[in-house]
Amino acid sequence: MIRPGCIWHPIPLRALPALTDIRYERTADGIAKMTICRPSVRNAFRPQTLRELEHALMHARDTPSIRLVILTGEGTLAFCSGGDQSARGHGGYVGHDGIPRLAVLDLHIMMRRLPKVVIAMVAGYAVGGGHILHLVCDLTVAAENAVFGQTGPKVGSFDGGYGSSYLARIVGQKKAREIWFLCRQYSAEEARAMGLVNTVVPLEELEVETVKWARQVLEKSPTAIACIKAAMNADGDGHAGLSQLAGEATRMFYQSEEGKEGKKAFLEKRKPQFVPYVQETLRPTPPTVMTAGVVEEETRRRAKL
Ligand code: 2NE
Repeated sequence: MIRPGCIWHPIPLRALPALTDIRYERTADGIAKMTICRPSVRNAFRPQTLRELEHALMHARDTPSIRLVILTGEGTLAFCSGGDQSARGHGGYVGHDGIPRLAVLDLHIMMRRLPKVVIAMVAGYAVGGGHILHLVCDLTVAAENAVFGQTGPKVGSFDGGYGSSYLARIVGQKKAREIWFLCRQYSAEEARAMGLVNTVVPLEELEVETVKWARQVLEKSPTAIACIKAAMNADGDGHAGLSQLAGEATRMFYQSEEGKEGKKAFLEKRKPQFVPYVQETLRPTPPTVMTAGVVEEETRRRAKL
């Protein structure tokens, strides 16, 4: 049994009449929890699951009082076992609209772009596309019974996106190749040693510990957290990542008097007055002043060349 970490209240999603595949809840202090509820298939996701997760993520993004998201799976046997193989069609996973898609790849991007921390709370299997879901989360708290690994090449699939290059950034190229080429399963402790998991706790304590981590994040500056997440992602997300980071800068600039003057002047059909806002910009630190000893040593070194 997993001990409850706090009191959860259901969140209705206006865009969807009823949730069938996930549960979406929150605490009074700003933690949202998204639970994949398909335990009979080890919480495998189908297009409907991803649609519901996308709506929940959009809601979390647009609700200022939600400050952090926990992603998890129902029960103790699995976090998520990846794409539901029974929903796999000719060129992807097929939902109600009959169109084959790999919508989980879009979900990864949404999770990366969410300017709030996402914590994976993992009990049991996090394999295949379920492993990549936890990988894309900002932090992972794992129960002692958690099992990690890629299964794609066993079932004729792979994730060449975050599941490959980002995995390799975390565990290194050799290990990432081992994970994909051999499709082995790794214990929670092995995953922690590889840097895939932040902490491992007894199963009963999984939610209590995850909420503890979440509340430590909640104590911090939300803007600093949003910017540092965007900055860390910018490294791997190219222009899209820089755009996310720049978006945070623009959001803050819009809130300044200088930013507001531009808009106001345009609407009042006058020239903007930016002079009062000229201020010192960031400057590089001046080069270190060489001490006499350093200069002598450097002179001798150059003389030997
Ligand atoms: C997860 C794992 C290791 C669990 O094993 P075990 O022994 O605990 O359970 P069992 O009996 O295998 O599974 C219980 C039930 O869940 C279904 C099984 O078919 C079984 O059904 P029944 O026999 O009771 O009717 N089930 C489990 N995982 C499922 C899945 N992914 N889709 C549909 N049904 C599933 C073991 O079950 C396992 O290895 N599962 C398969 C993991 C897997 O290969 N996932 C897909 C990888 S590809 C992917 O996710 C992907 C991608 O690579 C790229 C883009 C998008 C997705």
